[in-house]
Amino acid sequence: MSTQSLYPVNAELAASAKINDEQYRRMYQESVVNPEGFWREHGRRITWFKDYTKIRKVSFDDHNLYIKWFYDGTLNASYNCLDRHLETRGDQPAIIWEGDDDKDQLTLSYRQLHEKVCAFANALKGQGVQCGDVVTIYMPMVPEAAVAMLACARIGAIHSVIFGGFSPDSIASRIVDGKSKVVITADQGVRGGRIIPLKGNVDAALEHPDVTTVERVIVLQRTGGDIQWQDQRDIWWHDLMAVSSPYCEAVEMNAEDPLFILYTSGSTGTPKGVLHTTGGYMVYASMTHEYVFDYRDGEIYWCTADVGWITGHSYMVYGPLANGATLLMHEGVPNWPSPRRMAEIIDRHQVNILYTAPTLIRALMAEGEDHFNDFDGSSLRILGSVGEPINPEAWRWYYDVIGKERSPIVDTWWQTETGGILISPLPGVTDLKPGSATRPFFGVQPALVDNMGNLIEGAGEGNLVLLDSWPGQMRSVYGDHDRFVLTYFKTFRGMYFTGDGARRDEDGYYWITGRVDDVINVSGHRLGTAEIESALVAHPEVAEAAVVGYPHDIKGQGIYAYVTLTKGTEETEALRQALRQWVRSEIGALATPDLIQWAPGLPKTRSGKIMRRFLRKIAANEVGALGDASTLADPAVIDNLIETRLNRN
Ligand code: 6R9
Repeated sequence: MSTQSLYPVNAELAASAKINDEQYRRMYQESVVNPEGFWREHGRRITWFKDYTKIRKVSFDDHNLYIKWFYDGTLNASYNCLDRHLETRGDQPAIIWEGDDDKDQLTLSYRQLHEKVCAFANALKGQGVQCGDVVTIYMPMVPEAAVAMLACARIGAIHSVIFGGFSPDSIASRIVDGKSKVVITADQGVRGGRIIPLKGNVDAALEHPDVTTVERVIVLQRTGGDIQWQDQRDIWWHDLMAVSSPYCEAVEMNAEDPLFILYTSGSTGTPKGVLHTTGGYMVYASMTHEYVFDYRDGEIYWCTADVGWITGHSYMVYGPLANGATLLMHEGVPNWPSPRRMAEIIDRHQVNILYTAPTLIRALMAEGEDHFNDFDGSSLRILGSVGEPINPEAWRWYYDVIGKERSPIVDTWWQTETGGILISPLPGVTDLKPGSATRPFFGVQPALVDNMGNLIEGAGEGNLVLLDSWPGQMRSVYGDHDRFVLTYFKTFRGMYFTGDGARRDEDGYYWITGRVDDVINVSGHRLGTAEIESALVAHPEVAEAAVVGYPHDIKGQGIYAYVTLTKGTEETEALRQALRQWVRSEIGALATPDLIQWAPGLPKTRSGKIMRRFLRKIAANEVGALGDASTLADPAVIDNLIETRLNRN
């Protein structure tokens, strides 16, 4: 394997790319010097019912914070994704779907998708859903998930999509927070040959005493498997659709009206409902999709993210559909039933652009290159990566084996909160360095600050902040604006704090080093250590718990839990398994601890604060240089934890 560290931009691609080097420099300069003028022009890339005259109104002052874009314009997101394409590309495929079982194939043209969305929007109205209502969506990866989202957008309802891997408790807390009256789900999901009891999970969530708002559950029949049914509450998707008219006017929304909420984990408390609005989000999602992936008319674009994550919102639904793209949607997992599956899908559907996550690349890499011997891959033009830092070995493997040394990799750094990609190479512009997300997109002003908030100039390392707004930025935490201000704008006054650390090299390239807060990133999924800890201590036999991330070959980070049991409880393997199962059922499979170490005591300061620094080092098996332990109330605790540590590779 080569150790090349610079991959110059492909000259042939640069010649035909949507943005070349000269344009990038000029446009980037303009976007930060004259953001009003820049966005006045680029906001018009989408269709407005009433054109905007106001471009932006922004203050990052934590005492007087506001973020507004295009705020006197009106539009509809579903109109932008569907109606405006009907004349020119009504018969073009909008979604090509492949089921978990590759015998299941389906294509929906823009016209067909439009009809389904209109019919379902009418169905929602018939169920009493009104503009501004929150609708919860808990669906498998089927076209109907996109239909449900777009139908909400069409009538001005706010969707709240919950990833299908979350447990009934997690569903319940999100429903309570959003006060949803309607939940949309499927009887069962199918992933990697396994059945996921989606309706069963919703049933269990609705039994939670705090859930009092839900009047209707709309159920898509995916498998026809056995489910419980409540006549007063549950209704089949197909029964609603059978009597729904396929004509439905798209409601005129203000640019700053909410489009969706999406819950994400932070360093404290329960997951936050990240609120995105309509105008700026649509402009930003569509513009980044077009330029970062150099998307060209007629190309097949495959994003492997689940609709339950922000990538599934911005780069599976809103961005690509606003651009009239043909997207491939796969129901299952790209390395099931064999590691060849991803290659088969690419060749079968002649995929041109692939957007996936480092954890999948590492999983395929671990299976060996032989699986790719008969992979043609000649349709591929652009590769993308998202979710966590991609290690250079995985980057090169992706570039060599999947991209056949032809396709640039766009390593895209962004967050649920940012709505779209903020730092990324552009295919026709940026020389690539494996492991670096490289340079900012138009209008994005990243900076590094030390822990005191002082700006770091030139090459250096620090906390990654953003100095000014971009149109796709989140506007609030749903129902808790103070928490929005506190989480993102108080750490460093006047700046948006990302929670990530980064290094900037002498060429001005950014290298994201990972979270600097108590958030861990497991297979590209964000989890707050506090959430897992509170799940653990809710178990009757747990007295105290501390959770940290540790390096994991495939997942990027694994979950390492230190658990102190209540007095007299025996430390058994059976209890360890029971605790893993417990966390799984409290939060979801993705939060299951990989390693649980019994900890008779946790390292604390004299004021009782857990010293996570030590716990991270022990979990990473870096016990040689633990640093100063003099502030600990009881230094002996550390020796015990080192002795019984579990990750010794
Ligand atoms: C889009 C998404 C956000 C966090 C983010 C960072 C990490 C995402 C990355 C990356 C390095 C990349 N992250 N992309 N780190 N390089 N290309 O993943 O959103 O689920 O909210 O996670 O993921 O730590 O802060 P989200």
